[in-house]
Amino acid sequence: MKLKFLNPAPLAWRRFVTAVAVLVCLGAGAVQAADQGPRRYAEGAFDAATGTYTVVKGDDLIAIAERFGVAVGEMKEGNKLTLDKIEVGQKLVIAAAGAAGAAEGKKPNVVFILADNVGYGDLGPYGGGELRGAPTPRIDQLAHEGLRLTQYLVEPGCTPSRAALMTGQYSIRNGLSLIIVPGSPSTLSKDAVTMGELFKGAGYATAIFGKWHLGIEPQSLPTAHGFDEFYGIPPDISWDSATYVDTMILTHSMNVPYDELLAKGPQIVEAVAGGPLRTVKPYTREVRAEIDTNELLPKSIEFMKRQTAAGKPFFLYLPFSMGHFPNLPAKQFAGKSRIGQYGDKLMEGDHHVGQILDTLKELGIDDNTLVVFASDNGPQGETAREMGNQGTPDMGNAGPFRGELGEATEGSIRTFCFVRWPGKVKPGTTSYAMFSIMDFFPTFAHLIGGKVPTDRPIDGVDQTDVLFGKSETGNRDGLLTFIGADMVAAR
Ligand SMILES: [Ca+2]
Repeated sequence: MKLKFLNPAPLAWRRFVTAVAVLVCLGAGAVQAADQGPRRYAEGAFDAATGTYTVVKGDDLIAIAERFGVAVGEMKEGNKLTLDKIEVGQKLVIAAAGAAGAAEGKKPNVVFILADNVGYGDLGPYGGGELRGAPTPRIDQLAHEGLRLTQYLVEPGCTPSRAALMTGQYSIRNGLSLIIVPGSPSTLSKDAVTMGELFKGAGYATAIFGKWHLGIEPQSLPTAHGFDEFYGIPPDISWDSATYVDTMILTHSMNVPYDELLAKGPQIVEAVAGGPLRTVKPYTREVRAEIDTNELLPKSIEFMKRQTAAGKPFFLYLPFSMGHFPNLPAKQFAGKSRIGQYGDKLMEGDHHVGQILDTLKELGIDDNTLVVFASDNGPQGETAREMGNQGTPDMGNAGPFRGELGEATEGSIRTFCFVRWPGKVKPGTTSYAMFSIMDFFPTFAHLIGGKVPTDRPIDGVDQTDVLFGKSETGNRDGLLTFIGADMVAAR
């Protein structure tokens, strides 16, 4: 965000702002935040429609800047931004791109991009990327601009990890510690409180585009749990369901015409809050290959633009397909990597992460948006080895760790995670703090003023201090791992 004057500013003030800007641009040392004197601003002097703040008597511009999350920059000790430098009645344009950013100064947008079965060693900032044969320049950039967690811990499978993320609880508390498959009795309870409900309760617009995997029963849908809109694959199955019809044809398991098979097979679906699940089209291999690039990403960008224009803080949950077999790449990414389709899909996902970051910049909401990019669990094992092309395995890499998803091994439950929030999360930093996927729930609640349920145990802990570089070790001192009903590991 930028502060600029709508009306001609007094010369002294303009010189001062220029000096501050130069100091900031030069990364001047020996500066510190001015905190002398009272920090005041007038509630009500901000006009959200125009994005302007009218200066009133007694204002302190530092306080105004903090109020609206504007980066004024640090100043030399002794310099105070006070009313003697500006005129009462002067209008300040708070946001670079209109009113939206400023209006949401207190409520950051949150974008959570969740990869699937991508391992600790797959991406550039963890020793993969270019060295692995699949360059990830945009994700490398993300690491330069944010925080890289090196002890980020998950549950050992898609459904369990996503249940933990959404509820802030061990998945077993919601009966979801095994991967859901169609027909299994496991499904998210209507009594569960999810991250969708957390954000909705704090006044956010909410959306999920991609894979839910917490159940298809009406009470289990994301749109029954705080999400305004949902578009994606069947909410009780995973990315590989695109191959189900092909398998039925191969095995002659249903002797019906192809069109009928398609109609019986998995379907792309959509829903809005409170409404029914609607069928969009059959979920085929062709749809699988293009869904991230042609559907989930454009829908995500459109959602962010729409909410920004409406001046509404938003929570975007984008659990896209990067990493999960079969890693069928979109056309423009086929053959891009040196390691077959798994690498192609990493590069496709890298591009999508970049597109999300570009959109935030374009909308002028970069400084007011917290972005998390993480995996749900470690890499798929040998069953996916033969599904790649050119003889290369269609599966991730756990880096220095042993194991694959479904196990209680480090390679299964430890993977990558980046957090980026310009001005709040220090760029180019790394934290070794023990950080569970469950911790995002209470951490987000803290950051957005959301309500954590008090009628049930919450296993996540508030890790705001880790994100802001104020704590080396964080608030977590242990973690349990369950597989099904069994507790199989503790750290
Ligand atoms: Ca997974």
